Amino acid sequence: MNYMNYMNLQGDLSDYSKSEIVLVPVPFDGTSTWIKGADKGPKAMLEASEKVELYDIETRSSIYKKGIHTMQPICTGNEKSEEVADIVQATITKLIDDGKFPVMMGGEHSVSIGAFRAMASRYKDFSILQFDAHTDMRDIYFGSKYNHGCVLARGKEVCNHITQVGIRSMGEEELVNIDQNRVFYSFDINSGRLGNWIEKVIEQLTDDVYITVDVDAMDPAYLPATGTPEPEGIRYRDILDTVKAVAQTKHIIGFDVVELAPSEEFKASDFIVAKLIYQILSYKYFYQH
Ligand SMILES: [Mn+2]
Repeated sequence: MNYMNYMNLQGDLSDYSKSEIVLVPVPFDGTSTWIKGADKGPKAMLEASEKVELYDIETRSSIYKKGIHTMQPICTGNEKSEEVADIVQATITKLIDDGKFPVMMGGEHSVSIGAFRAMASRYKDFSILQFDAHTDMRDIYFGSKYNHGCVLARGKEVCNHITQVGIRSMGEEELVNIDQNRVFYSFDINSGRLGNWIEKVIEQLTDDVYITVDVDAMDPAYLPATGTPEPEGIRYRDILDTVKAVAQTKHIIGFDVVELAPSEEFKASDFIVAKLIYQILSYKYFYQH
């Protein structure tokens, strides 16, 4: 299966050796528990990206000039989630060692496990900033430690600073694994009772920050095409403003966007994710370099 290049960039603008940014499609949906289709996510993001403008209004920049290489899918989708974790870890580690900025396109959330491990192998004291409706802190779910409901429990094994934003659903057994001071519930954000919550998020993060965006963090009114939608989500702008603050004060070492389950009825969701990737990249490169 041949995937098109992000934004349909061609020539030097998408050549591996000349690109600072590398997109990694991981079309895997082995463990989703409700609406299937996250394995179709990367292809849908890439197809929608052709319609994203190359000029970013907010930063007045054209980050595509840094070069964005799009890899072909790194898995077939038939692997076990443990195997996908190994493939992702090896791929992301190589990208870091090649001096590239890795951006992973999922896939369901379990694909992030390999990225967390890769980051842990190269950055001593990194943080994970998670946008998600769900805490994903179950130690084991449906018999697997690599289920999408266990991603951040695996993250916790390799990272000491996890901050969770947009949360509004969890199991009682997850309470032992979460730190309430580091969970920013969506209903608290939306009610305004947290005040300047983004400042509080920034205070918790170390210098090197890996960002994992489960797109179900957003309200399903914005983004319905996802495997486990939940009411009372945060806004697209909440994610952007948080990432902007991170880009202004920290070093973003990579990010992923997961759990888009494309649907013909909700094409806007594909575009929102395609554009989110570009806006995060624009913030990173405009504010840090
Ligand atoms: Mn998740």
